[in-house]
Order: sequence, then C-alpha cells, then structure tokens
Amino acid sequence: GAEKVKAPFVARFENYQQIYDAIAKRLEEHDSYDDGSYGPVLLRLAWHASGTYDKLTNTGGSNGATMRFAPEGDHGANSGLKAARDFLEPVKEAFPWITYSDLWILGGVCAIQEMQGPKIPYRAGRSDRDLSFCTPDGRLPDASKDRSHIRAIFGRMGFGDREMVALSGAHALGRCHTDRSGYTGPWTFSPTTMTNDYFKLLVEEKWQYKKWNGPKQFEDVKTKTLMMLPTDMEIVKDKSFRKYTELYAKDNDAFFKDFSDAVVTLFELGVPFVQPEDQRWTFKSSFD
Ligand code: CCH
Repeated sequence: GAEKVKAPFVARFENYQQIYDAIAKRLEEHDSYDDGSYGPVLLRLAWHASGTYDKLTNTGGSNGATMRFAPEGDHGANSGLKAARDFLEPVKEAFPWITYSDLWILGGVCAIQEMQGPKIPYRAGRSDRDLSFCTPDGRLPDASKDRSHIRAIFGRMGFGDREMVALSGAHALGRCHTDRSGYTGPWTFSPTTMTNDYFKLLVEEKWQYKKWNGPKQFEDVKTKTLMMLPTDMEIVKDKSFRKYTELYAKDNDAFFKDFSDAVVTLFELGVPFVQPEDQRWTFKSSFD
C-alpha cells in the first residue's frame, strides 16, 4: 500500500493563539510580582529585543533572540530582563516549536493587550540565531540623555518624531528599579493598565528634580510618588515632540492607534517574514 507521508507541521493562527492564551494565563497566575503583573517587564523584553535594529546595516532587531547570550544579555540596558525571559521559559517548554524570538514578541503583544492596551497585530517567522549575531552595546536609549540622543537612537531604527512620542507612552506601564537601571519609581498611578496617563501627567503636573543620591530624575511636585526620566521630560520640552504629547494627552484613541502602528513596526524591524503584511494575526484577549 501507499506510504502515509506525515505533512510537516506548519504553525497557524490557532497555534499562536494557544500560546497567547498560555502567556495570559501565566500573567494572571503570577500576580504578586512588582505592582501585580509581569506585563510591563514582558513588554520591555520585546522592546529591547527589537530596539537594537540598525536600518543602515540591517542588523539587530527581534530576529535572533540574541539577548539569550552573555554579551547582549549583560548589556546594562538589559539588566532585569532575565525575569521576563524566565517567566516565558515554561511556555517555551510547553510549545517547543515556537522560536524564542517569536515568543518574546508574542509576550510583548500579550502584555499590551492583557493590560487593556490596543490590539497589536502579529506576524510569526522569526528564527533564533547564534551569539555571533549579538549587537554591540549602546544601541538602546540612555535615559540620562537629551532630545538629540532620542532622535539619533530611534532615527537609526527608522522612526520619526511622532512615532518616538507614541512609543514613549509605554512608560504608562511599569516602574524603574534601583537594582536594574539605578532609577526608581513608577510613571503613573496605574502601572499595570495601559492608558494615556503618561502624557496627561507630563502636560498637567509640575515636575522637579528628585533630591536623592541616585541618578538625576524628576518627581511630581504634588505627591512626590511618580517619576520621569530626563528623556521623558524631553517629550514635553521639545517643541516638535510636545505637539504629539499634547495630542495624546487629549485623545486616548489617537494614542492607542499610533502606539499600535509604531509597536507593530518596532516588533518587525529587520525580520524577513514569509507571512504577508496584509495577513497579520490579531489575537483574542482573555477578556474579549
Ligand atoms: Fe523604557 N525604560 N525607555 N520604554 N520601559 C524603563 C522601563 C520600561 C527608556 C528607559 C527606561 C521605551 C523607551 C525608553 C518600558 C517600555 C519602553 C526603565 C527602567 C528605563 C531606565 C528599567 C528598570 O529599572 O527596571 C528610555 C531612555 C527610552 C527612550 O528614550 C519604549 C519605546 C518602550 C516600549 C515601547 C517599560 C514597559 C518599562 C517598565 C519595565 C518594568 O520592569 O516595569
């Protein structure tokens, strides 16, 4: 009789939705981390995996997951992201067919959506690469710097002012840790819910230097419980940046739309996809 040939396993939307669901379930189960969620640090992992991209040499970006290896994992900017990588490890064990590089980005997508942010359409197809693909240190932004640094770093990835401001709105989420970056505190009062509060606070509150022994950072005059990095303050001080900061402070829908578009671009920088642009997947959130 004819031999039955087993068809190769081709991952489909449903398979990735299963992984999305597994990450969402872990987020809900592990709610005693930080402010009650691994969501912010998962998003930071996806961003730091992607934000190494250099458009001139077409190197870096989320393809490769090279942060697994010492040179890149040990870069100062990636301090603390082991918590996110370890959080995703049981998911990788349960679904060994997904690459780390697709998984880390799916983690970021899941984090944004589960923290009530906009939908982030997704494509699969990243492959893991060896440590020879690690990017040099210094490709991610330095929070102590000014607007010219922000434009140099994000310009290298191919972004313009509007996208830089939209992406900065991620700081509605999470916090700074003295044992990671040296900075301390959250940017907003709801660090596990995606909102445009980061922009509202930048525009509406008065900010002063925090008096402490740590690196230069800002605190809100009223409660002294919130923080801004020097780079965050540039988003409201620079005239061109400020235009968008004011727009997003007033219009959450505009922020969500622009944030989603910019994050999709960020997460796909430098990835040679087979799945076409007009066939991205949009995952169901746990509360849909
Ligand atoms: Fe960020 N970020 N970020 N950031 N970031 C930090 C934390 C988060 C900068 C510096 C820092 C983006 C842009 C910038 C997140 C998402 C994004 C910290 C504290 C520093 C410092 C780290 C710590 O101590 O744990 C600078 C500088 C820039 C640009 O100039 C962009 C873009 C994104 C995503 C789209 C998130 C989320 C966090 C919170 C992480 C956590 O563990 O809570």
